[in-house]
Amino acid sequence: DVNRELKKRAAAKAVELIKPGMVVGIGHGSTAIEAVYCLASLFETGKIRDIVVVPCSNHMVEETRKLGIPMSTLEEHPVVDLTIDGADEVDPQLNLIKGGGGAFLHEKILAEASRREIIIVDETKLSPILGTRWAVPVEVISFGWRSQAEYLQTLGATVKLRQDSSCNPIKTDQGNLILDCRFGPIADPVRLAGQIKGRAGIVEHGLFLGLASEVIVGCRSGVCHLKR
Ligand code: DER
Repeated sequence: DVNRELKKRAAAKAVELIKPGMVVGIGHGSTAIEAVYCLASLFETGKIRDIVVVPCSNHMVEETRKLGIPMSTLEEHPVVDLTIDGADEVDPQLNLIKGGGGAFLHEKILAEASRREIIIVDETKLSPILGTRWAVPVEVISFGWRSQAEYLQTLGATVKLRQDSSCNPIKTDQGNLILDCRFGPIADPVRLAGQIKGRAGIVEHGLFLGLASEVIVGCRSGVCHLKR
């Protein structure tokens, strides 16, 4: 479909930034996986070698293992040269909402451990103000999660516990719960991020502020490379 084509376009451009000897972080989601497919074919044809990939989620570890790309972990490589990841919403300052795939705690840890954080998106993710399009996911421990939901509502959100198709709560790789918080357009994301993180029991949120070094956008007209 058109969207997949735009994701592949952005992914191929991002993979061009990978140089031999690099430790490459890989985020989670349907766009990040396109970068893994692209990397795998370059690896097979010998166009790229001497790299090792650090996936951020159990799911992406499995996908990367299937494709036979050398893998490692943050424990072995606490500093990563370049990470490629997706996003759900991107504003003009390259601030992001991430977490549609539920792996944003690990993704943010990986992003903060990376020298360069390359975000790849199709053009549908661009937004004038964060929150216009997506709810902000918040990871909470299960103890007292309803108290967190009440608190997040006082911050102005409509809060929904993320469930699977049979209405069981989704558990993250860490075994925590996710509350999707729809704030609408967020005038001051930095202030909101501080309010969310200031609460015991709230582990992390999907506002990635000042973390993306660059955003590569697959558009119908081609590819745009946005830099901070
Ligand atoms: O969960 C995540 O943070 C993903 O990166 C998500 O934000 C983007 O997923 P997509 O590439 O499948 O749209």
